[in-house]
Amino acid sequence: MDDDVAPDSKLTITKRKWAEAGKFLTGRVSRPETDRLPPGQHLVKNWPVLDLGIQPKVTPLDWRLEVTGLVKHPQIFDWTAFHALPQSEARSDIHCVTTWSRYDNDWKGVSTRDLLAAVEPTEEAYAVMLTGYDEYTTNLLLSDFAAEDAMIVTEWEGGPLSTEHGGPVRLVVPHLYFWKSAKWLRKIEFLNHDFAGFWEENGYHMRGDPWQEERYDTD
Ligand SMILES: Nc1nc2c(c(=O)[nH]1)N[C@H]1C(S)=C(S)[C@@H](COP(=O)(O)O)O[C@H]1N2
Ligand SMILES: [Mo]
Repeated sequence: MDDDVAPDSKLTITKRKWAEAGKFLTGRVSRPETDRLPPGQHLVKNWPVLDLGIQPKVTPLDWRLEVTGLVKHPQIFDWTAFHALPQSEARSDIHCVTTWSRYDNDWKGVSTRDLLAAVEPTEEAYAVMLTGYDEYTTNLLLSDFAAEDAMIVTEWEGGPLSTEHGGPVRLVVPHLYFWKSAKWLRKIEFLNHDFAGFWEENGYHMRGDPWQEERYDTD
Protein backbone atom coordinates (compact mmCIF):
# COMPACT_ATOMS: atom_id res chain seq x y z
CA MET A 1 0.00 0.00 0.00
CA ASP A 2 2.98 2.29 0.39
CA ASP A 3 3.03 3.19 -3.29
CA ASP A 4 6.25 5.06 -3.67
CA VAL A 5 8.82 3.98 -1.10
CA ALA A 6 12.08 2.57 -2.35
CA PRO A 7 12.91 -0.79 -0.71
CA ASP A 8 16.02 0.68 0.94
CA SER A 9 14.62 4.08 1.93
CA LYS A 10 15.05 5.27 5.52
CA LEU A 11 11.35 4.68 6.20
CA THR A 12 11.46 1.15 4.88
CA ILE A 13 14.56 0.29 6.87
CA THR A 14 13.03 1.67 10.08
CA LYS A 15 9.80 -0.25 9.52
CA ARG A 16 11.69 -3.46 8.77
CA LYS A 17 13.61 -3.04 12.03
CA TRP A 18 10.33 -2.57 13.91
CA ALA A 19 8.91 -5.68 12.30
CA GLU A 20 11.95 -7.68 13.35
CA ALA A 21 11.76 -6.36 16.91
CA GLY A 22 8.00 -6.99 17.09
CA LYS A 23 7.57 -3.30 17.96
CA PHE A 24 3.97 -2.18 18.53
CA LEU A 25 2.62 -5.74 18.51
CA THR A 26 -0.61 -5.59 20.48
CA GLY A 27 -1.94 -9.10 19.91
CA ARG A 28 -4.89 -7.53 18.12
CA VAL A 29 -6.22 -9.56 15.19
CA SER A 30 -8.67 -8.66 12.44
CA ARG A 31 -12.21 -9.24 13.64
CA PRO A 32 -14.32 -11.97 12.07
CA GLU A 33 -17.46 -10.74 10.27
CA THR A 34 -19.71 -12.10 13.07
CA ASP A 35 -17.92 -9.88 15.62
CA ARG A 36 -17.94 -6.78 13.43
CA LEU A 37 -20.56 -4.73 15.32
CA PRO A 38 -19.41 -4.01 18.91
CA PRO A 39 -21.88 -4.47 21.81
CA GLY A 40 -24.51 -1.73 22.21
CA GLN A 41 -23.88 -0.26 18.74
CA HIS A 42 -26.33 0.12 15.81
CA LEU A 43 -25.52 0.62 12.15
CA VAL A 44 -26.13 3.89 10.29
CA LYS A 45 -25.76 4.61 6.57
CA ASN A 46 -25.25 8.37 6.90
CA TRP A 47 -22.24 9.92 8.64
CA PRO A 48 -23.26 12.00 11.69
CA VAL A 49 -21.26 15.14 12.58
CA LEU A 50 -20.12 15.65 16.18
CA ASP A 51 -18.02 18.52 17.49
CA LEU A 52 -17.79 21.10 20.28
CA GLY A 53 -19.80 23.68 18.28
CA ILE A 54 -16.86 25.09 16.34
CA GLN A 55 -15.79 23.90 12.90
CA PRO A 56 -12.48 25.69 12.24
CA LYS A 57 -11.96 26.66 8.61
CA VAL A 58 -8.41 25.64 7.72
CA THR A 59 -7.29 25.58 4.10
CA PRO A 60 -4.62 23.13 2.91
CA LEU A 61 -2.37 26.16 2.35
CA ASP A 62 -2.75 27.37 5.96
CA TRP A 63 -2.69 23.92 7.56
CA ARG A 64 0.34 22.84 9.62
CA LEU A 65 0.95 19.70 11.67
CA GLU A 66 3.38 20.11 14.55
CA VAL A 67 4.96 16.86 15.73
CA THR A 68 6.71 17.46 19.01
CA GLY A 69 7.76 16.00 22.38
CA LEU A 70 9.66 12.72 22.71
CA VAL A 71 10.73 12.28 19.08
CA LYS A 72 14.19 12.31 17.53
CA HIS A 73 13.08 14.51 14.63
CA PRO A 74 10.48 17.08 15.76
CA GLN A 75 8.91 18.66 12.68
CA ILE A 76 6.25 21.00 11.44
CA PHE A 77 4.67 19.53 8.32
CA ASP A 78 2.96 21.74 5.78
CA TRP A 79 0.69 20.28 3.06
CA THR A 80 3.60 19.63 0.69
CA ALA A 81 5.84 17.99 3.30
CA PHE A 82 2.94 15.86 4.52
CA HIS A 83 2.21 14.65 0.99
CA ALA A 84 5.88 13.77 0.54
CA LEU A 85 5.35 11.01 3.14
CA PRO A 86 4.19 7.62 1.77
CA GLN A 87 0.46 7.80 0.94
CA SER A 88 -1.78 4.86 1.84
CA GLU A 89 -5.38 3.82 1.31
CA ALA A 90 -7.48 1.74 3.68
CA ARG A 91 -11.10 0.81 4.41
CA SER A 92 -12.36 0.74 8.00
CA ASP A 93 -15.43 0.98 10.25
CA ILE A 94 -16.37 3.85 12.58
CA HIS A 95 -17.76 3.22 16.10
CA CYS A 96 -19.00 6.30 17.96
CA VAL A 97 -19.57 6.17 21.73
CA THR A 98 -23.05 7.67 21.12
CA THR A 99 -23.87 4.15 19.74
CA TRP A 100 -23.76 4.60 15.96
CA SER A 101 -21.40 2.63 13.77
CA ARG A 102 -20.71 3.12 10.08
CA TYR A 103 -19.09 0.41 7.98
CA ASP A 104 -16.67 0.57 5.05
CA ASN A 105 -15.20 4.05 5.03
CA ASP A 106 -12.51 4.49 2.39
CA TRP A 107 -9.66 6.68 3.56
CA LYS A 108 -6.54 8.07 1.99
CA GLY A 109 -3.65 9.62 3.89
CA VAL A 110 -0.52 8.73 5.81
CA SER A 111 -0.46 5.67 8.05
CA THR A 112 0.61 6.55 11.58
CA ARG A 113 3.43 4.02 11.19
CA ASP A 114 4.85 5.98 8.28
CA LEU A 115 4.66 9.17 10.34
CA LEU A 116 6.36 7.38 13.26
CA ALA A 117 9.11 6.17 10.96
CA ALA A 118 9.72 9.76 9.86
CA VAL A 119 9.83 11.35 13.34
CA GLU A 120 11.14 8.37 15.35
CA PRO A 121 9.71 8.40 18.90
CA THR A 122 12.37 7.99 21.58
CA GLU A 123 12.46 4.99 23.93
CA GLU A 124 10.68 7.08 26.60
CA ALA A 125 7.64 7.82 24.39
CA TYR A 126 4.59 6.02 25.84
CA ALA A 127 1.53 8.07 24.90
CA VAL A 128 0.45 10.80 22.49
CA MET A 129 -1.77 13.86 22.89
CA LEU A 130 -3.59 15.05 19.78
CA THR A 131 -4.76 18.67 19.45
CA GLY A 132 -7.21 20.05 16.90
CA TYR A 133 -7.55 23.59 15.49
CA ASP A 134 -10.64 23.90 17.72
CA GLU A 135 -8.32 23.17 20.72
CA TYR A 136 -10.01 19.78 21.25
CA THR A 137 -7.57 17.29 22.76
CA THR A 138 -7.58 13.51 23.05
CA ASN A 139 -4.99 11.05 24.35
CA LEU A 140 -3.85 7.67 23.07
CA LEU A 141 -1.25 5.13 24.10
CA LEU A 142 1.55 5.03 21.55
CA SER A 143 0.72 1.35 20.93
CA ASP A 144 -2.86 2.35 19.95
CA PHE A 145 -1.72 5.32 17.86
CA ALA A 146 0.67 2.93 16.06
CA ALA A 147 -2.07 0.39 15.21
CA GLU A 148 -1.68 -1.03 11.73
CA ASP A 149 -4.89 0.57 10.40
CA ALA A 150 -4.54 3.97 12.13
CA MET A 151 -4.16 6.83 9.65
CA ILE A 152 -3.87 10.59 9.36
CA VAL A 153 -6.33 11.14 6.54
CA THR A 154 -6.91 13.84 3.92
CA GLU A 155 -9.49 12.02 1.76
CA TRP A 156 -12.72 10.09 2.28
CA GLU A 157 -14.51 8.13 -0.46
CA GLY A 158 -12.28 9.53 -3.19
CA GLY A 159 -12.60 13.24 -2.39
CA PRO A 160 -11.12 15.74 0.05
CA LEU A 161 -12.24 15.28 3.66
CA SER A 162 -14.98 17.87 4.32
CA THR A 163 -14.61 20.63 6.93
CA GLU A 164 -17.43 19.24 9.10
CA HIS A 165 -15.66 15.88 9.32
CA GLY A 166 -12.32 17.42 10.25
CA GLY A 167 -10.78 18.44 6.91
CA PRO A 168 -8.26 19.15 5.70
CA VAL A 169 -6.63 16.56 7.99
CA ARG A 170 -7.89 14.30 10.78
CA LEU A 171 -6.83 11.17 12.61
CA VAL A 172 -8.68 7.86 12.16
CA VAL A 173 -8.10 5.10 14.74
CA PRO A 174 -10.65 2.42 13.76
CA HIS A 175 -10.18 0.05 16.74
CA LEU A 176 -11.19 2.69 19.33
CA TYR A 177 -14.32 4.84 19.78
CA PHE A 178 -14.33 7.73 17.35
CA TRP A 179 -13.78 10.48 19.94
CA LYS A 180 -10.10 9.37 19.82
CA SER A 181 -9.97 10.34 16.13
CA ALA A 182 -9.10 14.04 16.39
CA LYS A 183 -10.51 16.27 13.64
CA TRP A 184 -8.74 19.39 12.24
CA LEU A 185 -5.48 17.91 13.49
CA ARG A 186 -2.75 20.47 14.23
CA LYS A 187 -0.48 18.89 16.84
CA ILE A 188 0.79 15.47 17.93
CA GLU A 189 2.82 15.46 21.12
CA PHE A 190 4.74 12.37 22.30
CA LEU A 191 4.76 11.97 26.09
CA ASN A 192 6.16 9.61 28.72
CA HIS A 193 2.79 9.43 30.50
CA ASP A 194 -0.87 9.01 29.42
CA PHE A 195 -2.61 12.31 30.28
CA ALA A 196 -6.38 12.81 29.90
CA GLY A 197 -7.65 14.80 26.91
CA PHE A 198 -10.92 16.77 26.71
CA TRP A 199 -13.54 13.99 26.88
CA GLU A 200 -11.31 11.83 29.05
CA GLU A 201 -11.27 14.72 31.60
CA ASN A 202 -15.05 14.81 31.31
CA GLY A 203 -15.82 11.22 32.25
CA TYR A 204 -14.95 9.24 29.13
CA HIS A 205 -12.72 6.18 29.37
CA MET A 206 -8.96 6.69 28.97
CA ARG A 207 -8.71 4.01 26.26
CA GLY A 208 -12.15 3.55 24.65
CA ASP A 209 -12.15 0.02 23.20
CA PRO A 210 -15.64 -0.53 21.67
CA TRP A 211 -15.47 -4.33 22.05
CA GLN A 212 -14.86 -3.92 25.79
CA GLU A 213 -17.53 -1.18 25.92
CA GLU A 214 -15.00 1.21 27.46
CA ARG A 215 -17.39 4.16 27.14
CA TYR A 216 -17.10 5.93 30.47
CA ASP A 217 -14.67 5.94 33.34
CA THR A 218 -16.52 3.93 35.96
CA ASP A 219 -14.20 4.57 38.94
N1 LIG B 1 -10.95 18.43 16.84
C1 LIG B 1 -12.01 17.67 17.22
N2 LIG B 1 -11.97 16.35 16.97
C2 LIG B 1 -13.00 15.58 17.34
C3 LIG B 1 -14.12 16.10 18.03
C4 LIG B 1 -14.13 17.51 18.28
O1 LIG B 1 -15.06 18.06 18.86
N3 LIG B 1 -13.06 18.25 17.85
N4 LIG B 1 -15.14 15.27 18.41
C5 LIG B 1 -14.82 13.84 18.53
C6 LIG B 1 -16.01 13.04 18.66
S1 LIG B 1 -16.75 13.04 20.18
C7 LIG B 1 -16.46 12.26 17.63
S2 LIG B 1 -17.72 11.16 17.86
C8 LIG B 1 -15.87 12.34 16.27
C9 LIG B 1 -16.93 12.73 15.28
O2 LIG B 1 -16.41 12.75 13.99
P1 LIG B 1 -17.39 13.07 12.79
O3 LIG B 1 -18.05 14.40 13.08
O4 LIG B 1 -16.57 13.09 11.56
O5 LIG B 1 -18.42 11.96 12.78
O6 LIG B 1 -14.81 13.28 16.21
C10 LIG B 1 -14.00 13.35 17.34
N5 LIG B 1 -12.92 14.25 17.04
MO1 LIG C 1 -18.33 11.25 20.12
